[in-house]
Amino acid sequence: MGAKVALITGITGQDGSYLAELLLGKGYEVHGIVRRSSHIGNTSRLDAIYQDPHESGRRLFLHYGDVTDAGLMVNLIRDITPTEVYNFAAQSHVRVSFDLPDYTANVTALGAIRLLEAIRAARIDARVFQASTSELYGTTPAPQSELTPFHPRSPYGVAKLYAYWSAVNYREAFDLFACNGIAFNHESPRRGETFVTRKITRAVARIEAGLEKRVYLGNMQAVRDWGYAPEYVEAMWRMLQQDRPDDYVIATGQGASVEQFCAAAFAHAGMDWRDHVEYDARYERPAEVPHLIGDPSKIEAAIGWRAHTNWEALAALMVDADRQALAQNRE
Ligand code: NDP
Ligand code: GDR
Repeated sequence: MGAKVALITGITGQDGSYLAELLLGKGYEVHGIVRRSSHIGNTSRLDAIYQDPHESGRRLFLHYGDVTDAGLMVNLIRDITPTEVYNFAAQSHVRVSFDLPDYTANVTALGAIRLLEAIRAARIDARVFQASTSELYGTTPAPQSELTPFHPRSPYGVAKLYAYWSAVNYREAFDLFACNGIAFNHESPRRGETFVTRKITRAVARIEAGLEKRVYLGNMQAVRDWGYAPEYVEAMWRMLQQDRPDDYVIATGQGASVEQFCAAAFAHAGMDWRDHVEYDARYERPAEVPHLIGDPSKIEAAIGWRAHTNWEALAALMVDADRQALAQNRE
C-alpha cells in the first residue's frame, strides 16, 4: 500500500490538532486547511507539531482555505489526492449558532457537501469522516444510540443534520467510503475557552490564583456525556480503518450535569463552587438540549474502542492544565 495521506479540515481546532498528532505518529502525510487570520494565534494548537516549510522531509502541510470556497476545495482535493479526509470544519458553538444561523449553515452544512462534491469531482478513492454530533438528538430521551431518532434544537444541530445525511447519501448513491462519528461532548485542555467545561476549569485556575472572583454560567441542569478528546480522535481514525463504512456513536455512556462538573472542578482545587458561580441568563439558549448520554455499545463491539477517561478525571486534568498554563504565563 502507498503512503497514507490525510486532509483535515478544522485542523486548528481541538480535535483537528489531536488528530494531526495521532496521524503524524502513524507515519501519515498530513494536510490541513487553515483560515487566514490577521494574527498567527489561530494555529497555536499546532505549535508542537509545526514544521518549517523550508525543512526537507516534512509531513505536515498547512494550506490557507475555507470550506465556504468551493473552487478551493476542488483544487485542494485534486492536488493533495488524500486517502483519508476528516471533516472537522464547523461553526461549532451551539449558542452562537442562534446568532449566526445563515453563516452556521453555510460552513457546517454546505461545507460538508462542498467537500463531498470535491472528492467526487476528483474521482479519488478517499475515505471520509464526517464529524457528526449528539446535538442531532436534541430532545429525544437518553440514552441515545445510532437507532435513536434525531430532533435537533439549534441552527448548529440542524446544519449538522444536513451534513450527516449528506455523508450517508454519498455512501449510498456513489459508493463513497463515508462514516459519521456521532460524537458526544469531548473536552481537553485544548477545548475552546467559551465551551462550558473549559470556561469552568479556566475560571477555577484564575480564581485560585486570585485573578478573578467569580464565573457566570447559564443552565447548570443540562446533562452531558463528557469524554476526553484524544481518545475520541483515535475512535474516528479507527472508523476509517474498518472494512466497511458505517456510522457510530462515540461516547462514554456516563452522564453528568453542568453543576456536577462544576462542583468537581472547584472541589479539585479545594473550593466550593457555590462561593464563585453566578447565574447569567445570557448563556441560556433559546432552545436547550436537556439530556445527552450516549450508548457506545456498537463501537465497543464492532471496533473495540472504549472511552477510558470519565468526566471527574476530565475535570481534574483540565483544572491542572489550566493551573499550569497560568503558572507558565500562557494564559
Ligand atoms: P473547534 O471549534 O475547536 O474547531 C473547529 C475548526 O473548524 C477550527 O479549526 C476552525 O478554524 C475551523 N473552521 C471554522 N469555520 C471554518 C471555515 N469556514 N472553513 C474552514 N475551517 C473552519 O471544534 P472541535 O475540534 O471541538 O470539533 C471538531 C468537529 O467536531 C466540529 O465539526 C464540531 O462541530 C464537531 N463536534 C465536536 C464535538 C465536541 O464535543 N468537541 C462533539 C461532536 C461534534 P479556526 O481555528 O480558524 O476557528
Ligand atoms: P454544547 O457545549 O452546547 O453541548 O456543544 P457547551 O459546552 O457550549 O454547553 C454544554 C451545556 O452547558 C450549558 N451551559 C453553558 N454553556 C456555555 N457554553 N457557556 C455557559 O456559560 C454555560 N452555562 C451553562 C449549555 O446550555 C449546555 O447545556 C458542544 C460543541 O462542541 C458542539 O460543537 C458539539 O456538537 C456538542 O458539544 C456535542
